[in-house]
Amino acid sequence: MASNTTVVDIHTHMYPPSYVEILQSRTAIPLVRSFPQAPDPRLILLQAEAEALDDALRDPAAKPPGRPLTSHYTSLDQKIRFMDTHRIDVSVISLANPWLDFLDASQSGAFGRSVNAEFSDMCGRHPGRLFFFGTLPLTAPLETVRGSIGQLKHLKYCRGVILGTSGLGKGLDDPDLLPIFEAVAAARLTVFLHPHYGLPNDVWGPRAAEYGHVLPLALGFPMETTIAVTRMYLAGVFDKVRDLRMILAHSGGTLPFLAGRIESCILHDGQLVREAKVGRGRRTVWDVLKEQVYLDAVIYSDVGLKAAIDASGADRLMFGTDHPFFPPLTTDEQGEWESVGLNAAAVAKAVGEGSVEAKACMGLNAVRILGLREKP
Ligand code: 5CU
Repeated sequence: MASNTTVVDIHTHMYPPSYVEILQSRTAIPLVRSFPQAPDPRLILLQAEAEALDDALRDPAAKPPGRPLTSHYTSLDQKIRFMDTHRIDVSVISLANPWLDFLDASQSGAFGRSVNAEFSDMCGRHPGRLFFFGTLPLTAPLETVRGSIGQLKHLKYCRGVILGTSGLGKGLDDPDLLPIFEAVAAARLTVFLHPHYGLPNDVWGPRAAEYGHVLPLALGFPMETTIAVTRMYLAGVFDKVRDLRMILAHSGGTLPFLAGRIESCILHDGQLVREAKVGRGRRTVWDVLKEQVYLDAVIYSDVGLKAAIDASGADRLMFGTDHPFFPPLTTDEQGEWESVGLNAAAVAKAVGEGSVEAKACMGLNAVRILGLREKP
């Protein structure tokens, strides 16, 4: 990556040891489990991995499910080493999926507080190099969630909250989420919207197990994000909470590519027209993409990236790596990761290596949008 440019990675995750302990205590997905057929414990996160988990529990010769839980997921030293290897100046770290979504209300509030404090401490050990997106205990009562937003607002390295698409269990168009969006926006915290749930397993067909993780990750994740944001748009969430700012993972899923079709379907929908939901002064999906949405650049190709830039603007795009996911499989994990190089090369190809736009996408946008130069 270019060495004369400030590089900021806004899409980079960790599972601190306290979170891994919870995963190790579980028997249902998400969980961490060791298998005789694998050297590292396995991190099993996705419902799409359920069949592989069952197979491995039944048959010790079966392929181990999930992914190896290496120190890249859990170690702060490893995160810094990864940043140094890839010449990343600043990282905005976040808890990886599925966050606190699976914890019951009696656990999520207290654990949320402690994991947010843990992220804050990690940033404090590398001032100026690390910031973080906090995590909300969405299974807890509203007052606990509000308390958590209050905590995050005062943590000096916190720049937002990472959020999945399930919200309180009914998705992000749920009216009961509005007070939370309002509180997040009032605290000037940016939402980093990230997928986890994908699409129902039967969409992938009876041969899904032959295709590894490709279908749920390459297609399920982006469609999930696209559906979540479209539902928010249709429910008027962006109009109701005008100060809400959202970074969409994976360059918005397929939203930049499909925004025109979504718009056309809205304009031609008899029900919406009859109910006067389509009329003068309506802010279109395009408007929301340019006014309230930011996109990461985790799309691995200039083709997708150009759609993201056309939709939201090169001034709203921010580089990311998705570390520790997508490690190299055939080369040393301590070396350069192809997945990181692909995202950096996509930026250079889309806007021109060394251009003003490239510098903006690689880091300066994140510095401006997330206030990373402000004295911590
Ligand atoms: O490989 C995966 O499953 C994932 C995941 O779960 N979350 C993520 O951010 N990237 C890849």
